[in-house]
Order: sequence, then C-alpha cells, then structure tokens
Amino acid sequence: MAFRKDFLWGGATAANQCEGGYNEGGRGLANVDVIPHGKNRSAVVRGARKSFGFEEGEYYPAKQAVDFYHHYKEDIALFGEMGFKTYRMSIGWSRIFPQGDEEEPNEEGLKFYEDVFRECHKHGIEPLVTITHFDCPMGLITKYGGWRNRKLVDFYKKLARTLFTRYKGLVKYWLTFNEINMLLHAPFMGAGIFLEEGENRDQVLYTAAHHELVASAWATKIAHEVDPDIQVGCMLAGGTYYPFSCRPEDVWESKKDLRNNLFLIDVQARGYYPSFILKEFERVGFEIPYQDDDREILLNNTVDFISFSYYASRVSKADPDGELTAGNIFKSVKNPYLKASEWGWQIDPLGLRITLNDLYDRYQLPLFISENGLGAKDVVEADGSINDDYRIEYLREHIKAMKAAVEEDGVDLFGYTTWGPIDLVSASTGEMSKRYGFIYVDRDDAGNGTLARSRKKSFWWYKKVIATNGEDLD
Ligand code: BGP
Repeated sequence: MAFRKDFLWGGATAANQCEGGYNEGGRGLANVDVIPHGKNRSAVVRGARKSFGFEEGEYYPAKQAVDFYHHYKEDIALFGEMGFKTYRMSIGWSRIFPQGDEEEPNEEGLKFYEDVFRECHKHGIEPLVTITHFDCPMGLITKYGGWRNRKLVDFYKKLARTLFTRYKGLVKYWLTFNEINMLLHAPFMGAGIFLEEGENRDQVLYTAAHHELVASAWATKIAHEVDPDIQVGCMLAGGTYYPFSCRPEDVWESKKDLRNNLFLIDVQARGYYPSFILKEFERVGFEIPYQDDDREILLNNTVDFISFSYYASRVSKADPDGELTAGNIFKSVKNPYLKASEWGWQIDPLGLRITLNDLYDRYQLPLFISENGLGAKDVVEADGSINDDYRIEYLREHIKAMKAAVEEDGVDLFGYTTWGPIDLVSASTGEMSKRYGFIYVDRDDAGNGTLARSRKKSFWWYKKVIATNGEDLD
C-alpha cells in the first residue's frame, strides 16, 4: 500500500469563503468581508484600491458565502459520509477578537469553533486548522495599517495562545498563515495592507513578511508549550517553475523564481533567512527590522511539517515576451505542453510529483498537501445529478502523482485535503460558479439560490478513494 495507514484524507476550506454570518455572534468586520465581487476585486486584493466597508452597487460574496455558519452540522455530516479523516478549515480572527486588539476574546466566537470541532470528532474527523486564511480584522487595518505594523505580532500571539489553550485536546494540527508567500502578490488579502501612492513596495511587504514570520515562530513556540502533542505547519502557495527552454538563461530564471517563492518557508523550516534573499534585500535597500529576540525565536521554533497548495506549475523565461496564462493569483508564461482549466490554470499532475520532491529534498520534513483541485463550471441535470467527470479525472491524476512520489521517490507525505470539498466562494474572482466541490451548493455569482446541498458524482468517487486508502482510483 502506497499511503500510510493513518493517511489524512479530507478537504479544505477557509472561513471567509464558506462561513458567512459576517455580523453574527459578535463577529467584527474583516478585510475579506470588504473585498467585492467583480471588476474592482483584483485591485482591492492587491491593495491598490482602498476598501474599508461596503459600497453601494458592489456585491460582497463573503458576507453570506455558503453559510457554513448555519449549515456546519449538515456539511460535516456529509464530510463524514465521504469518510474524511481530516477537515482543514480556518478561524475567522474577528470572531474571536472582533477588532483584533481587545483584551478579552469573544466567547460566542470561541464557542462556535468549539462546536464545529466537536462535531468533526463526532464523525471521526480530525480538524486541521489554519489560524489565519487571508483574514485580518478591519480594526487592525484602520488603527494599525495591517501587518506592516509590528504590533500585529502581539495581537496574533494573543490569538494563537487563546486558540491553543481553548482547543487543547480538540485540535492537534495547526497551520499558522495560509499561503504565506501570497502576501507579496496580494497584500490586502494576505496581510491587510493598502499600498500608499509612491511608497516603497518592497520595504512595506518585506517588513510585513518579517512580522508574519516572527508571529508564526511565536505561535509554534506557544503551541508546543501549551501542548507538546500539537503539530504546527507552514503553508506555501506551491508549484514548481519550469524553464521555458534549456537555454541556460531560462534555466537560471526558473531557479531564481522557485527559490524566491520558497524563501518565506525557508525561514519557517530552517529558522533563518537564506543567503540569496539577504543579497536581494541588500540590492533593494531593505533591512530586516529585527527586534528583541527575533533571531532566536525564528531559529528555535521551526515548523513540524510543511504544507502547501498545488494547482499548477509555472514557467519562467529570461526574456519577458512569452504568452501569459492565468494562475493562482498571478499570471505565468504559458506552457505549450499543458491543457488548462476554464480559468486558464494549467493542469499538470506530474508537476505535483516534482513539487513534492522539490520540497522534500529541500527540507526533509513531513509534507501535507493542504489544497489541490479543479475549479470548474458544473451543470445540474434535470434529475438533479451532477456528472463532474472532469473533476474526478483531475483529482485521479494528481493522486496518482502523489502516490508515485511516496511509493517510488520515498517522499514522506501524511495527508491530502482537496480544495473546497463543498462549493464555496472563489478567492481570486469572488465567483460561486468556479466550483471545486464534491458537494454542490445552490447559489450563484450574484448570491441567488436556496443554499441547498447535493452530492455530485465525485462525492461517491472520493468516498471510495478514501475507503481504499487511495488504491482504487477508478
Ligand atoms: C488558494 C487559496 C484558497 C483558494 C484556492 C483556489 O490560493 O488558499 O483560498 O481559493 O487558492 O483559488 P480560487 O478560489 O481563486 O480558484
């Protein structure tokens, strides 16, 4: 058998993309609430357009999302029916600390997640929890400017301590920041940062990155102090970079792109900044704003495992003249050998095997695939069925690739959570029609629909995959 006996099969969601209930249970407003659907979304996500609240004429899909807040029992029961061993989900920070800087946490918010975790255990599901998945209370943005401000480290530490203490014995696996490298590409979504006209982007973003890295190391330290059984992981927006050709300049470009993508998790896994990024910092005139015992905290509190999302590989080219294609948040040169999803994300199962090997060779730490999947349009047939063979095909090929990485390459992989086991709001586009789920949710891009849940063909397929521990993929 390729996968270990206790392999963690499951699915992954984020609070802001599925929970809704944005103003219920004492929850405060968060950055993710004020990101609109439609033409202004990308500018807000990138921090280029300011958004502090709800504007007339805009639609904000996170406000209700797919209403997991009220449907969690039904949804977790469906995950249980598929045989999930784990469910990756995230905490809405502003449910726990509505403004972010309160002295005391909001009990109603804490209770909500406690109920969710207990519900998971009832179905034999181990929760795996991301502390922040593109999530920052608006109070911390308006008062402090988001993660550009060092004070966020303390607020995050307090959040982390509150969570680890309250959920001791209920949650064993934690991730500190979702796709930490995304803050460099999507500063408002990733770090609650609006960029001011004329300010030095590198300075602001590398400072914020340092703050998140220090906060992540602190969270790891606190977690291990609260409960030595807790396992803490980092989370990377992964995917390898191919050279466009064997021209040495293209190969060099791909090497640089790959390591630039990895430098944040280098710090989380090894405890210090790698030399190539220190040289880059020198070139752009950035000095790491070390304070107090930052160096020691980073060095002594590295992660227990590496998790990453994988949707596609990317291509690097020395001359900036290639045809581009869409990808997770930012574009890349198009790979002529690959097909793409309806959203232009190129499909590359072998790229997953390569990514697993890249990461295992580099870190020699257990790996966890925390996101993978196909965003596609589904058709509901007259009889209510949804025949999503394209999704099955995508997942089957990716599972085969990870099987090869384990069986033939010896990669230590302990779990796999597909993205969006239940349809949810797309992070990049705000659409509902970009669906990833095994479970269909009746809701459209404008927020119409009954929110009723139904099983797609892939639901039964994934159930069988889990039941056979990945042996039967037909
Ligand atoms: C990752 C995020 C997720 C998720 C996924 C799919 O970057 O961690 O939140 O949304 O990508 O992307 P999209 O929703 O844009 O299709």
